Amino acid sequence: MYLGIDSSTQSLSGMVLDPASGRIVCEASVNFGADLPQYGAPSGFIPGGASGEVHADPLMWLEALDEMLSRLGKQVDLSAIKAIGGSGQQHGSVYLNASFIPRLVSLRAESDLRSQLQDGLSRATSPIWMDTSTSAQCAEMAAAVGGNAEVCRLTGSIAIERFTGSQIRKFYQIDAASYAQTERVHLVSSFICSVLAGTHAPIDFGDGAGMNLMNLAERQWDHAMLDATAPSLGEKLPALAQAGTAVGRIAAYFIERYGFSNNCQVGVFTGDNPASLVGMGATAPGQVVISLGTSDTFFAGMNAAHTDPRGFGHVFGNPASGYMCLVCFRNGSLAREALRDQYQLDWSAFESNAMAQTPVGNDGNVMLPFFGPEITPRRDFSAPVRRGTAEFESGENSAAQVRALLEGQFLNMKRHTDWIGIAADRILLTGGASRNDGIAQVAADVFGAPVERLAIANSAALGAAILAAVTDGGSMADLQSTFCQTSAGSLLPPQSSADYATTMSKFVDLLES
Ligand code: ADP
Ligand code: XUL
Repeated sequence: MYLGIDSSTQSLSGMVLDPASGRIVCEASVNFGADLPQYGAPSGFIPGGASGEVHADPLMWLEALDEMLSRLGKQVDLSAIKAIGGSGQQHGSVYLNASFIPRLVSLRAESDLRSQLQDGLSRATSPIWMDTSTSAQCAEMAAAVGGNAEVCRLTGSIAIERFTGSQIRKFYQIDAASYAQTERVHLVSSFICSVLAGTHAPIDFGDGAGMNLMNLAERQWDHAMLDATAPSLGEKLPALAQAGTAVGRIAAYFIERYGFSNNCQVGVFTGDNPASLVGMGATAPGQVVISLGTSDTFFAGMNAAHTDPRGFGHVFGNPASGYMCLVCFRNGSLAREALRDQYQLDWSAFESNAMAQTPVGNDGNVMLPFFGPEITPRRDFSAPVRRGTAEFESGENSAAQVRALLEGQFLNMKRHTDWIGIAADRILLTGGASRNDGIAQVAADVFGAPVERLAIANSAALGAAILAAVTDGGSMADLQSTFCQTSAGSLLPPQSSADYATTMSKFVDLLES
């Protein structure tokens, strides 16, 4: 059996799979807000950060790891786990001092991870992907290497606030003494992996590309970017490696405390989006995944790296081989929820009512569907912008408002993913909102491609478990054909009336006006 661990924004979960029987054996999840309320992080991060700062407590992740393993151990004999793989929310970083490794190698099974490792941190909190506080550092880094086009050519993305490089630079600028005390900077993924393996684990090419520090073509740290970020940074970063290659055997703490076998291997972890690409069975180019979660993301495998000329999209390493692209939209479920609440609707209005009452194209009424600042495109919206009939522009007719919001979200997504050059013949939909047939139908209509959903909801943890099996010699393609099945009856073809050419040009006019 193989264990996949996903340390994500709101929860840390584990999934055990058995390739021989083709079964998911069990799952366990620890929700930071509900299960660990003592950290004061109801959505997994510390609320109220100043000037766009969003941090989380890495000790909360350690406590969640202990708790998740103890829950899993009640459902399955953990000595049967042959390898562990994993994923983490991307971009977030953990800062460790020189005492971390001595503490890690002398962990006692009678005590917990949190209390034994807490003094090994050189920074009490971890900036995460929702942080937008580093615009100045991004500008400085871009200027140092000759501009954002060069940052993008080197690393696959222009300098981005949530990416780890600018966050490290900010830490160095505001607290140089603690930066100097930092022996290693890890990502969330490589931090959890290090704890399990009892040694500093590498960062993989998927998550590593979300730092603005890795040279995408060479798959090594880029010296110009390191120099533009902070002094001696090269000495403070882990090695880079392919996800799913072996780091080593599991640390004694986990053998003694949870009953893992001393032969259990730990593989190199990756980011949650690259892991999701594996778990959706979409690592081979030709399929695209749209994840409708807190934010919406669009990702797909690519053969060769080419970057977004508009600077919004990203190119990462693909855990299978080659590259993947990712475009992230901040106004995802939160915008759908805002409109739902504003009109006092429920999800069934999105599912069927609004769909039945309005035609494809919404009689020419279009909306820029942003309730707050957006990152794709990067604009400081505070409310949706409407164009159409006087009735529509004044906000009347909730059915037309719902359709306009959904069409606007997918038109914006289609517009900002055109650089990838993939005409998807099938779209795989995942995330909390993907179960909503109305939302799924609008995605199929706007993209002009059938939409399907997978039987297993937690695609990042599934991808992590598949990577665990790959670490033990399994074939990724065989594992994907066993576990990444679409759920029966989930296919929605585009409606015959769907033609969005005119609506797209109206939308683009409004976006650029
Ligand atoms: P994340 O992984 O980012 O925490 P999820 O993929 O779990 O997020 O998605 C959570 C979101 O799914 C919620 O914020 C909610 O808005 C949305 N959601 C849940 N059920 C439905 C539904 N039936 N229709 C539309 N959206 C839904
Ligand atoms: C991707 C991104 C998020 C995080 C959290 O660039 O910032 O999707 O990975 O899930």
